[in-house]
Parts: sequence; C-alpha cells; structure tokens
Amino acid sequence: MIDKQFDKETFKKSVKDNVKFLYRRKLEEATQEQLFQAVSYTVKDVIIDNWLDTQNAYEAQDPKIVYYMSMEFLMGRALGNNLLNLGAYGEVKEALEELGIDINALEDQEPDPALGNGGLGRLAACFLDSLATLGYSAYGCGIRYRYGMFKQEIRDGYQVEVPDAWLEEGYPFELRRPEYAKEVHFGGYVRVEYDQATGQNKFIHEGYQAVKAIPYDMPIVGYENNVVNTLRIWDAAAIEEFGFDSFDKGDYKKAVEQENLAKDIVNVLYPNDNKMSGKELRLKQQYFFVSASIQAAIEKYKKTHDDIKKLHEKVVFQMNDTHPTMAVAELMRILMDQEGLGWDDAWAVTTKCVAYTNHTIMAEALEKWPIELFSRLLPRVYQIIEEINRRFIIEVQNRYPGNYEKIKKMAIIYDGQVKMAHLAIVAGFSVNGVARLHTEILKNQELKDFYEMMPEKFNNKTNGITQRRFLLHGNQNLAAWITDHIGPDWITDLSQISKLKVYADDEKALQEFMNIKFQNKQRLAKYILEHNGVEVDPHSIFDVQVKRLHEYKRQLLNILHVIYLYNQIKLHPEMEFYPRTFIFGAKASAAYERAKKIIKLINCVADVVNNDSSINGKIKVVFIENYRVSNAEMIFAAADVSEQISTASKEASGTGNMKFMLNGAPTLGTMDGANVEIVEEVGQENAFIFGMSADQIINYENHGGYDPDFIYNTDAEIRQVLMQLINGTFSSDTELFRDIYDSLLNTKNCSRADQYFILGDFRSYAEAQKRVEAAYKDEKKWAKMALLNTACSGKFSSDRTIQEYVDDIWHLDKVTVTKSS
Ligand code: 26V
Repeated sequence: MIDKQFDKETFKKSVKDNVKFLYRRKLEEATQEQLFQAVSYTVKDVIIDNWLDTQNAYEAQDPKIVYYMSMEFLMGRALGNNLLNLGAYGEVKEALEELGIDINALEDQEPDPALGNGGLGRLAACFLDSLATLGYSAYGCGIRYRYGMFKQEIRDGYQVEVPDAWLEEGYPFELRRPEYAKEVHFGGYVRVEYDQATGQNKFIHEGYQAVKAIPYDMPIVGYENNVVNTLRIWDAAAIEEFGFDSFDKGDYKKAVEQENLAKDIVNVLYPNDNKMSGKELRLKQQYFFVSASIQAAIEKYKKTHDDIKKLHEKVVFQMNDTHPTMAVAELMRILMDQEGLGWDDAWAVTTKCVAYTNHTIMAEALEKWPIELFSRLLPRVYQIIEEINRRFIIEVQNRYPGNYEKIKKMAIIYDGQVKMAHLAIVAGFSVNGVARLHTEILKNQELKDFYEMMPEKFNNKTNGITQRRFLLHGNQNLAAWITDHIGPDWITDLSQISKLKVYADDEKALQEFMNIKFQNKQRLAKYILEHNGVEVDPHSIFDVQVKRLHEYKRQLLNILHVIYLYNQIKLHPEMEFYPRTFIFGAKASAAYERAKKIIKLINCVADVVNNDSSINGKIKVVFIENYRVSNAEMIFAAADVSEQISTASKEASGTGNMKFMLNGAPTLGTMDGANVEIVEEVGQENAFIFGMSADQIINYENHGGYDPDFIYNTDAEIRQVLMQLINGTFSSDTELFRDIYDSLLNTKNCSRADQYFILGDFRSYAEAQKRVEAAYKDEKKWAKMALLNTACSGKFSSDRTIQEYVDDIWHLDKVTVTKSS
C-alpha cells in the first residue's frame, strides 16, 4: 500500500522546502543532521493525517482503551520504523537516493530514544507497536526523561557513564500538548471535614506543593493500517513561571523550589533495574506520571460518558511491574474525593480497572517504601492505602482465622513499609507473569499465599517481540528472502513463518539463508572494526551475549569459559578448534560495582586473548560499547549463537532470546524463562541446553547443600581459571578481580558463595559449547538448525502476546481506520 503523499516528487519537494524553512539553506548545503530533521518533518506530516483519522475513528466507534502504564519505554529510533509501518520505506529510500541522500546514514543521525533500562522497557515498546498494528485503542503512559539511559563509553576497559542528551537537537517525532496539562500535588496534609449534606467525611488535601505535568505525544504507527496510537510522556514544569511576580510577592523561595522540583522529577531515568534503592525522587516520578495519566484518562472518559461507575467498561490500566502501582490509590482518590463515590463504589470500579504484570522474582528488585517517606510525600494516597490494607487484613483473618503468619506475609503495610506488589495483587483483577515457567514460580513460590487465596487472578502471558523492528527493519535482506519464499503475511501474522519449514532440507534455500547471515556478519564485523578497532573474521562462529549486566545473567560464566578455552588451546596447540568470536554487549548500573568489574574483566581477557599470536586468532573477544536498540538490530541479524545462560528460575522471560531465534541463531541456554518455550517450539535437537533446572536451583536455595568449594578443590581446570583471576594473567594488579574470585568461593569475604551457581553449571556449559562447535562444523546441519529457528519462532511475536492480553484481560474492541483524504 503506497501512500499517495509519498509520491516521490511530492516527497522530494517537501524535503527541500523543510530544509529551506527550518534552516534557510539549500539541500546541497544542509548537514546530515539537518537533512534528518527535514525528512522527519515530512514523514511526521503524513503521520499526523493518519493520527487525526485514527482519533476520528475512535470517537465514532468508542472502543475500550488500554492505558499501558510504564516508567519505561525503550522505543529505539523512529524514522526507519515509521517509514516501514507506513509502507513507504522503499519509495522514500529511492526518493532520497535521487536527492543523493543515503537513508541509512540519515537513520543513523537519529538519537536513540532510550527511556528505559532493558527488557521491561523494550517490551512496552513492542506492545505499543503490536497494539497499533492490531487496531486496538491504546495509550502508552510514561515520563519524558530529559536524560534517558546513559551512554556507555569504555575507557581503559572500564565502563564510563555519559549523559544521554537525546533532546538536545530537538526530537522531531513528538508533539507538545500544553492544552492537556494537569496538576500533580506533593506533600502537605489531609484535613477531614464533616459534610452535613451527605453525612460523609470529606478529605481535603492542603499545604501541598504543586507541579504542572505537560504531555508530549509520540505517534505509534500501526503496520499499513492507517492506525496511529499515542505514547504520552509527561514533562514537568513549575505552576507559575518563575519571575518577577513571585519575586515581588516575596515568594522567591517558593518559586525556586517549585522550579527545582519540576526540573528534578523528569530529569533522569534511574539506570538500575536490579536494586530497589528507596529514593524519594523515584517515588515522586512514579506518582507524577501516574496521577497525570489517570486524570487525563478520566477527563477523556467523562467527555463522552456520564456514569463514572461504568469506567471499567471503557478503560483499563495495565501496570508494567509495580512501579505505577499507586495508580490503585490515585484512582480511588479521584473517584472518592473528586467524583464523589463512596468507598465501596470506588473500590468496585478500581478493582475492575487495574491489572498487574510481574517481571521479576529477584528479591532485591521488589518495591517497598518506608511508610514515613510515603505518608509525607503522598499523605492522602497513603491514607487510602492504609484503608485498603485494613480491609484486606480483615479478609485474610476471615479466610484464615488465627493465622497471624499469613497476615505477616501478605499485608500491604508491614514492618514500616508499603509493599507495592501486595497492593497491586490485592487491587488488581489480573496478575500475570511473563513466561510459563515464571508464572508457575510466582504461583508456587513467590506469591504462593496470594495464589492460594485468589487463584482466579493469576494468569500467564508469555512475552513476545515485534518482528517488524527485529526482522523487517533490522534484517532487511532476510526479510526480503522470506517474503520471496512464503509471501508477506508473516509481517502481521508471524505464525505464517512456519511455512519456511518446507525449506529445511532444500540445499539452495539453506545456502541462500546462510549467505544472508554471512553478509550480516560482515556488516557487524565492519561496525566492530570501526567502533572497537578489533578485526574479527566473519567466517568464525559469532557467539553473542547482549543484555544488561547482572550476576544472575551470568556473563561471568561466559567469560570464565573463554578463559578455559584459551587455556586449552595454549596447552594443546594442535587441538582442532573452530574459530570463535565471543561478542558481549552490556550496560551495568552505575552503582553496581561487581557488574562493572565483570565488564573490566571481559575487556582484560579480550586484551590478552586478542593479542596472543600463539593462538592464531582462534578466539577473539569483543565488548561492543554502548549496546542499545539501534545496534541491537544489527547484532541479532549477525549472530550464530544466542547465549541465554541465566541461573534457572531467575530470568522471568527474556526477550533477546526471541530476537536471536527470529534471526536464525540457535539458543545456547538454560531451562529458564521463555527458553523453555523456545525449545518446545524448535525442538531439543535445534538448541543447546545445559545446566541445573529451576527446581534444582530452588531446592538448593531452600535447603542448602550446594558447595562450590568442592568443585574448586576437585576440578583442576576450573581451579586454574579461578586462579588466573588473581595471579596476574589478565591484570598486573592481582587484587583487581579479587572480589569476583571471592564471590565464587566460601571465603571470609563472601556470605553466599557462588549465589548464581556458576561453578555448578560450568562443566555442563563447557560440554554444551562442545556440541555447538560440532554442530557448526557440519555446515548443512547448522544451516538447517538456523533456518528452523526462524521457522519456529511464530509464537514469539508480541502480536500473539497482545492478542492474549486482549482476549483474557483487557477485552478491547478492534477498530478499523479509513483514510479521509
Ligand atoms: C526494577 C527496578 C527496581 C527498582 C529500581 C528501578 C528498577 C527499574 C526497573 C526494574 C525492572 C526490573 C524487571 C525487569 O526488567 N524485568 C525483565 O522484564 C522483561 C520483560 O518482561 C523480561 O523479559 C526479563 O526476563 C526481566 O528480567
């Protein structure tokens, strides 16, 4: 479907005009940045027509709306993706060529909007893409952080965090909507007043500090269906412009305070997704966007509906983890204090409007807030949570009379803390995990008590990814090849990709499939040479682990195994060994010392291994700087092996695993998260599975009995690898990696030796790696495995995930949008 507004000549004229209007320049004089802006404005123009048409269609059809509430949206670049979804990429590419502009270079000008940490934020972005493509009315609700995820620079092997000023040049794909601004209130106190007329108490919030929330809307373009949904992210501003007015009134201090509060709230994304730090500012961020978003949703609902008690028929709030959980209390507050409902009516509406997704079982990440902080910052919201808690405890008592253990374990407020997950479960009508295994662990371990009391709320929604970004855009050669062979239906219905299975034994097809992989490897090799100065051989096995750096994800297991292989090759130079390139990419939280040390270790190992001529380049180690959505697309396309090696039970789902699979890279992994379902789809024989099961791990954790020291003492090769951490092999500073060494063994400095079972799984991992090598050597066998991974990836589209959310949780109505012009 070619949009007539993308007629080449019109398009070219529009780009020239934009360059002239925006920069008073001729096309030939414009910089790449200016060209990017000019082209983006032309594209945005077309999008805005569809946006208006979508708005009109929604108004006419009045569908139920999902508000996807998330602290993070890791969108990645918009220009290329928007063009693809508009069905205009080809035409625009040609038009630009005629103007002498390379579309790839232009796409590279765009900052990568990185308003998220990792999996949780990227999932939110994939979901928005799928919602628009499937024709459901949806808003993403979040924060317009001035600084997103930091840029990572590697200096002397260490991670250095550099601010990500993504808004510096102005971001073309956003629209400021000051007319929809809302006020959000912090601090103060609650005055209770008896209302004669109603015989009810009124709760009046006074003495607060107010901040203005100003929405910026970003278009979310559905795939060739004219739908444009909205990601609404909130900026903060002082209520009154700081100026002479306040100054004159002697309100100078207050004005400055307001200004600073506003600036602080939206200043920066918290770059840690592993540890709850209990920072007041983070709580402010949460309430800020939750309150503004809910106010906006209710205002919108009331424009066309007059019975607030039926809100749940048209509105559902999905809480992406516990971060937006005060939505529960904020909705109660608005329904009671502003809409005049009594508690029971407000509760009936609220509990039909909110649903919760859990994304982790890592205890450190569970959100708990000190009641002192919570009640001071949000006195009325806190009061409501107290009442929810009081009523819930009565329910628990009725259900389990005399069982005080239950109250202790399940209360929303206990030990001076508000437990956000408990609030989300008690108020939510749905609680879901993000992969089958994860949901089972929630039901049988982490949230057992809640599952027992309210089993009907619990359900699984296995994650998915959008094939439009991670294949159609990221791997354009393979996408074209697939369309040649099975037609284009896979683009909006990934289950169709199983039609590729008939080519599993077709030598010509397999050859073509692997040729495309090779070209993608050459492209990545070029990127690595340009960005890292390391030369890698595209004929070697590209073995890739890219994801956030966490101990549970076990990048350490990977690099220790590299050391082990290096030792083997040095010891047996004649040994047969298929050349391997180990590629890492990972950001560590700025305050996560051990994670940062592991990055340094990877780089130190790379230095030694890459420069040891005695191993003839058999192993190369590369740490790709600043791993992010834009280079991820290229990395997945070029991977041979997908490393998904978390300690079983710890990775809720993983979504990178799905992106590799889609691009034809078999999984080397543990039976964790969605790996379990990947293996189920592709078959044991087309994956490399190793390590302890989730049950075994959980059993050790509950009953003890794991002894890494025994392994150290009895396995000389493992012992050698560990010794090399502290004997100067990889750094002349023998203390540099002492902490890593200590963390693996029962030393005096370590309370839980090898918490993530690295030594326990080491041999099994090394053996699985041997199987990888053997399989790769058999070219045909490997090609078939790779192709089958792509062919069996149909389940892992976020379109499938979203349809399940719609069917089981949201119950949205499908909308069709027709073009008006
Ligand atoms: C947690 C925290 C804890 C407090 C400090 C700030 C912060 C920021 C983010 C998070 C989220 C951690 C949870 C998370 O990202 N989970 C990942 O979700 C993916 C999508 O469901 C899933 O594929 C990954 O397995 C899971 O680790």
